[in-house]
Amino acid sequence: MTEDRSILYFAPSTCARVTLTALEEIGEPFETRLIAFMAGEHRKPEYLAINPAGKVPALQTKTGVLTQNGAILFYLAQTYPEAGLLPLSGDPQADASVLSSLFRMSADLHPLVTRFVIPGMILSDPASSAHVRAKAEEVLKLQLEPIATQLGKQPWYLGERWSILDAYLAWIWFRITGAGFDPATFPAIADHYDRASARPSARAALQTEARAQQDLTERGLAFTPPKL
Ligand SMILES: N[C@@H](CCC(=O)N[C@@H](CS)C(=O)NCC(=O)O)C(=O)O
Repeated sequence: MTEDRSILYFAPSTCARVTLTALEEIGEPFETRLIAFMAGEHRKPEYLAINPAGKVPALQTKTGVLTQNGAILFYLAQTYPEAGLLPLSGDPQADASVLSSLFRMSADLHPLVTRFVIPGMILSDPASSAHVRAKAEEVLKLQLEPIATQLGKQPWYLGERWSILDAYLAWIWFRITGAGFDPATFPAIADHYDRASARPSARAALQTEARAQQDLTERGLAFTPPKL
């Protein structure tokens, strides 16, 4: 690691995009390490020493390794308050409310994304996995409905100002619509996705991912959904 530079362990199209976008938004130099799922790199001892859960993202900072998007984003928001990733104020009630929104993304919505996009990770036989996906779609609609209503009244998830929660929601939308969720179901979220994706930080993150994807393709390791 170049002294003082953080290292992000990531893979293209994954939820590591949210942390990648946060790092781009901060604007400090950082390094990336591509984890090739198809080569099983996330299960190898070298990576398990960084994240024993074998998942991306992981962020190596000057002071240690952090895993879990929510924790990494909370750390980055506190360390670089000028980047405006999260509106943390030091008030326990207000900050817990911001964390609640973060958990809504990582603990409520992300598991539904997995069930909708890769239902075979939950139940592998085709009939059961179709049921998992159908149920996930139903619950996703239920969970996204209030967010769509909110975005009909305000430009960003938390109100008038962009936050990293908007990048999180955009990633969720990218994953589910990329797997067949009809974007016309929630036009306000589709519109939010377009605006969130147009930010320079989001575009820079996508460029990094595109280079990584190219690298994987050249090595014959382009990602296909994991099976249990
Ligand atoms: N709760 C974790 C979820 C991380 C996660 O599930 N990452 C996925 C990519 S989106 C992954 O690395 N999957 C590989 C695997 O589970 O084998 C977080 O928010 O960081």
